[in-house]
Amino acid sequence: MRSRLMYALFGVLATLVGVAAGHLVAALLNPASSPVLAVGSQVIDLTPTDLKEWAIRHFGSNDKRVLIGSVMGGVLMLAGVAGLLARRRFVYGAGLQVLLVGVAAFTALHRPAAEGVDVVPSLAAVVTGVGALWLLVRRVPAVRGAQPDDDSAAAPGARGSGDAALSSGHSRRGVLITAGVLAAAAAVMGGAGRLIGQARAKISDIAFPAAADAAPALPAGLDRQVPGITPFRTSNADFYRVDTRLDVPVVDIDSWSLTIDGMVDKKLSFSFQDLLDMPLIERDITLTCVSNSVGGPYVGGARWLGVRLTDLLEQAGVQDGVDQIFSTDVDGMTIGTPYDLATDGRDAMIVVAMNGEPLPREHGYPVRMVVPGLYGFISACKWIEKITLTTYADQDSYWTKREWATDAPIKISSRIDTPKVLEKIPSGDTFIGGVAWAQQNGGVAKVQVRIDGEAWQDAQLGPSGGNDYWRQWFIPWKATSGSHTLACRVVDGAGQVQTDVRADPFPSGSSGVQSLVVTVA
Ligand SMILES: Nc1nc2c(c(=O)[nH]1)N[C@H]1C(S)=C(S)[C@@H](COP(=O)(O)O)O[C@H]1N2
Ligand SMILES: [Mo]
Repeated sequence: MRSRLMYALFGVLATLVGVAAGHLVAALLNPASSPVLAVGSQVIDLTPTDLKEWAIRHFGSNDKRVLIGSVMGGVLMLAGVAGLLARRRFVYGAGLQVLLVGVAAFTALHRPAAEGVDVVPSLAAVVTGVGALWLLVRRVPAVRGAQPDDDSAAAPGARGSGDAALSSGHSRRGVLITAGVLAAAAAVMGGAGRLIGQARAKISDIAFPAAADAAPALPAGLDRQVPGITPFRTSNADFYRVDTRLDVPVVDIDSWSLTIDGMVDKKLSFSFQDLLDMPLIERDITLTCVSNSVGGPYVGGARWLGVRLTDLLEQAGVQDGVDQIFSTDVDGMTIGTPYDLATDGRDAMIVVAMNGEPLPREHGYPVRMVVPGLYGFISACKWIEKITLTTYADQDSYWTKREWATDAPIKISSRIDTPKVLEKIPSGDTFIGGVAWAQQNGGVAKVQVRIDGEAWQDAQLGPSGGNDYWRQWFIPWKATSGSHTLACRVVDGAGQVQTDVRADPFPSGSSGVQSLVVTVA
C-alpha cells in the first residue's frame, strides 16, 4: 500500500520536474509554448461559450488562475497514475508521461501562430520528466524473494515494489535524497523561468510625440467628494483585463509591424516609429466588455494616444464591398469590426499609449485598437499585427465562430459603486454614487436613482469627459435604519432610458437595471 502511494508521488514529482523544465525552456524561446499554458489555452478555445460565461461570472479575473490550476490538477492526477504504472513496469509509466506531454506538444504546435520550435519545451519536459521518474524508480532496490504482485521482475529499474524494500533505511534515504534533489531542481527551474519571463517582459520608456489633436484636460472628477466612487480615470494598473490569453504575449517592439491587407489598393506595413511619425490623436474613451453583467466590473476609462484608423485605411485605399475590419493579433487571435461603424466618423484609433504610458503588456503592448461605442470583443484587438479588409461572408473571427454577435454597440448602462452590495452602513447622511455611460448617444444626460421602489430621482452628475467617456454621479442620502433597495439608470442625450429588460451578456451584451440591497444600522 505504502509503495503504491510512493510510486504515485514519484509520478507527480517527476512530472513537476518535467513541467518546470518545459516552462524554463519556454521562457527562453516562446512563453506561449509552455506545455501547461498550451493545454490551458486549448481548453479555453474548446470551452463552450456558456461555460466560459459561467467561469467569468464566478471566478471573475481569477478565471485564468482557476483554469491553470485545474489543468495542473488534472495533469498531476494523471502523473500519479503514471507513477503507479511505473511500479508495474517502468515503460508503462514513461509511456503515459509521453502521452501527456504529447498532448501538450500537439496543442503547442496547433496554436494559430505556432512555429516548429514551439515543440522544444515539450521535448524538454518529456526528457526531464521521464528521466526524473527513472531516477526515482531506480532508487527502489530489488527485493529478492519478495512476492511481486505483477510482472515487474522483467522491468529494469522497476523491480522492487514490495514494502520490504522501503523498510531498509539505506534505500529509504536514497529515495528521499533523490526526491529532494529533484524537488529542488523543479523549484529552481520554475523560479528561473519566472525571473527570465519577468526580465523579458520589462518595457523600456518611449518618448511619445505630442498629439496633433490633443484631448482637453480631464476635469477633476468626484473622486474626493464621494468616498467609494470609481475614480474618473482608471489607472493602467487597475484597468480590467479580458482576453483569451493565459499568459501575456511578449512582443518585441523593434521587430513588430502592423500590416494592412485584404481588399485594399495597396498592402501597407507600418513600424512602431512609422505610427509615431503620423499625426496622433488623443481621446478619453471608456472601454467595456460584452461579458460585463449589469453593475459589473469590466469597464474602465482611460486616455488613449494613437493614429486615426481611417488615416491608415485611406493610405491603403479600401475597395468596394468591404464590410468587415478583421484584426489579427501576434498569436493569431482574430477580432472582426463592422466597417461602417468604425468609419462613421467616430474616433476609432490604433493606440500606442494609455494614460501617457506605453500600453501595459496586459493591455496590448505595443499597439492595440480602440473604437468608442463598440464592445471590446468586436473592436479592441490587443497585440494587433494585421488589419485585413474583408467581408463577414469571407472570414469568421474568433468570437463569431462561437456565435457571439458581429454587430454589438455598447448598451447604455449605469452602476452603483457606493454603498456596495449587501454592505452594512451606519444611519445618517451619506451618498449613493457610481458611474454611467451612454457612448455615441449624446453621452450621459441624466442618471436617476430609485430608493425602495419609490419615484426615480435625478442624481447630480460629475463633470463631463466627453460623450465617449463615462460619467460619475451621486445623490445625497439620509439613510434610515433598516434594509434598503437601491437602483439606478442612465438616460442618454437622445432621451433614451436604460431599459429594465434583462438580457444576459451572450450574444450582444447585458441589459437591465442594477438593484442592490444595503443594511443600515
Ligand atoms: N488579441 C486580443 N485582443 C482582445 C481580446 C483578446 O482576447 N485577444 N479581448 C477583447 C475583449 S473581449 C475586450 S473586452 C478588450 C479588453 O481590453 P482590456 O483587457 O485592455 O481591458 O480587449 C479585446 N481585445
Ligand atoms: Mo470583452
